[in-house]
Amino acid sequence: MTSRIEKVDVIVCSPSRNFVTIKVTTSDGLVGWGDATLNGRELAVASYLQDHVAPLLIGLDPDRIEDIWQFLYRGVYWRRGPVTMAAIGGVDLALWDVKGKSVNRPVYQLLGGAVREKILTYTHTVGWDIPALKDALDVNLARGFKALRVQSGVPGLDSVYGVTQGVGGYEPATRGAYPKLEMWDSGKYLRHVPKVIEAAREHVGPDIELLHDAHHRLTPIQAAQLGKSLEPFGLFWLEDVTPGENQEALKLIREHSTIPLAIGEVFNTIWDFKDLIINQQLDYVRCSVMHAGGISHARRIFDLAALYGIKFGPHGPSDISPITMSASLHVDLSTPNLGIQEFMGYDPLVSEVFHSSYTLKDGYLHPGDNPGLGVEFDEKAAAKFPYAPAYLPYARSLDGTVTDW
Ligand code: CS2
Ligand code: MG
Repeated sequence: MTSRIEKVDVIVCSPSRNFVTIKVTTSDGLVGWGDATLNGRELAVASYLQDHVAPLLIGLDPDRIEDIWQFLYRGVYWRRGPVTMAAIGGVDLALWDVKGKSVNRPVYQLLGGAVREKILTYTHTVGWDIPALKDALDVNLARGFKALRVQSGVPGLDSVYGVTQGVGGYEPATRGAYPKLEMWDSGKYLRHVPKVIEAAREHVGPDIELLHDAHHRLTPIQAAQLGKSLEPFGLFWLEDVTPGENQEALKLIREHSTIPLAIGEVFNTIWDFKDLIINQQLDYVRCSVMHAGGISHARRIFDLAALYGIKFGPHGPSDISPITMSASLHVDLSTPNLGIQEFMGYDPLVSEVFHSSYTLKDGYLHPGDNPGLGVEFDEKAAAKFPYAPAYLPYARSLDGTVTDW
């Protein structure tokens, strides 16, 4: 007898930071877990799922993942956007988890099997100043990473997004009901960052990959200047130099620099990437597998990119849960045009709630061979960590104007 979706639960918990988790229970007793976390807008996605999606799923055949995707995307008048696509992506992950469990195979096997043995991974390396950055580079090299994202403080600015002033990592969102204000100055940043990347390259030598993220803060010509100034240091990629909406900007940057460009962690459909891909204005597609509608949709974006020799590097910050991290790894392992996987890592509390089978060894990740996605969610543990409002900071320039994210 065909299995049916019997129950859909949406759980918001906060083991150090907020996560939105979907639980799909089927009539044959299988449980699939999906992640639908959207940093700072968690409750909007939870409501979209709870109020508008969960009731539609009851009674459907969980095996028909593609049909359910089409129903939730094409069958709905209001398409796209981060809230909708995170919700659809979360359902998609839960259904792939169910399917893997129903045939007792890891999801990467259902996607065609492994095309590589292991997944090249980069992690975040931050230092408020260059000596602190060098120490942080040493720590991550000792952990075995072969690729490192490098971010630092900027002289004259009191705080910089994603850079802690003490030791240790950072969490992109700060708890509290109101976003924290940071002051930003692109001129100071542009004058300083080449020195940072040069120092990092000198420190790690030629064989470690270095990456840098500009977090959408620059104008097109500033981004072109940055690309040009960083060219000598052989970056793996320069990420999100300009705001995502103005895709034309990347043409101008390309005219001035051969630096590899990564963009797209705020994009969520193939339509957002289409022109960039076919006009070859980017080198790495950067969406998260969940925010881009789940495995079913993200892999179509990656396949379109492959036609043009463009690779993908899935978003992997702490604000997507280990379920999305694992889903990315199943796609990474089975899709030829992988560039690199981001792995920011998690606060230790996260593993009290999410029990994951993926492994990290010598700078490479592997999803493991558990059936499904390989992440089990502990509802009892989650109940100890209720939702707490938390937001990314926002920035103003030194004269008080709100700046781009
Ligand atoms: C960053 C993220 O990982 C990245 O590349 O840009 O930290 C990003 O700022 C957060 O995911 C925002 O939610
Ligand atoms: Mg980024």
